[in-house]
Amino acid sequence: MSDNGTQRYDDKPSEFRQALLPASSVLILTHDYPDPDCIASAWGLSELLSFWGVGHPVISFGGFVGRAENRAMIRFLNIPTVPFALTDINDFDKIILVDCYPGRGNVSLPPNAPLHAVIDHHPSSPPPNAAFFHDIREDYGAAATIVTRYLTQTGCPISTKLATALFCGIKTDTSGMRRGAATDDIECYKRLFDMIDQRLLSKIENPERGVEYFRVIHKAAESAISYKNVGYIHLGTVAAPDCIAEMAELFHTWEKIEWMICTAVFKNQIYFSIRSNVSDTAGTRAELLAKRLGGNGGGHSKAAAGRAPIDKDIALSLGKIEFYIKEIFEVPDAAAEPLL
Ligand SMILES: [Mn+2]
Repeated sequence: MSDNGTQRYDDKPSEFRQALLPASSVLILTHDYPDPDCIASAWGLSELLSFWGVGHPVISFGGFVGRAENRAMIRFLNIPTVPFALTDINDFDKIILVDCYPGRGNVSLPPNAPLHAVIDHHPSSPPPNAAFFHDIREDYGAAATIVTRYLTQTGCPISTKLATALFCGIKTDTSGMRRGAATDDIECYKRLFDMIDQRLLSKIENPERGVEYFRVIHKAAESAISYKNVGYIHLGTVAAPDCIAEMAELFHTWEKIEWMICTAVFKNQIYFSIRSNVSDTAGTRAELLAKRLGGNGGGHSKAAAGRAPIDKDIALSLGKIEFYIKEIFEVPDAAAEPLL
């Protein structure tokens, strides 16, 4: 694999090693309600630390895994994870965040907890005097690409299952190379392709689905409306928040739609996901929408998300959200047209 354009990151694996070692116990924490990119990245880092002699690093996340594909990935690839609620941060001498950044509202690490490393590809600016190691590559489509680089640069063996996980991570975060893929994403994707278990990949991508999945699709189709080129879906109350991104992704393919915003209520908060195929401002618009609603949001150029507290009166909150969506996506006077 050539290192064209990646030289500025060449020293990162050894800096990471210096920041982490020696360690007898390491916690690798992803964002809540994890996706294939963060799970694969965490697993790759865990394998790298084991390769360097750290015994049994622990992969953990707040929330749970909702999407059938992601559950299948963890099950078929035997990825060891521990719910954050069952860990005690005092048991670890080093803590790593992957595919997320402290204080963003989507990671369960308490604000005062120690932190030793952050590996991420979401836009963020660590302070110049940050006490923790950080490798943040905003131009990368997936954190799994960064981790694949760490593994290849350090000579850490990549098993067939780990390759399959990393491939899934890069594929989903770039939506199959359609979204935000950098040269390095494409190179790692191609290299991993020759190392994966195709049969397992197919089982992960075509999992068995419970009735809830079809119920959510039904609800999404029923509630989908458009304001000109802006699609909006409210799913009501959901059992797992990762279906919000899933439906934003699916209904984003609605032929006349350039923006898709999907919202739902989960644990007394309003969650939203945004997809774009026209503009590179999904992240800034997510940040703005969340800010208007008193919450936290952000993300990439074409895929972003956020969450905000909900008013006691849900109808009032939903009214506000629709108002701000129309304002932020520049369709203030458009009338709602239902999909069905
Ligand atoms: Mn990611």
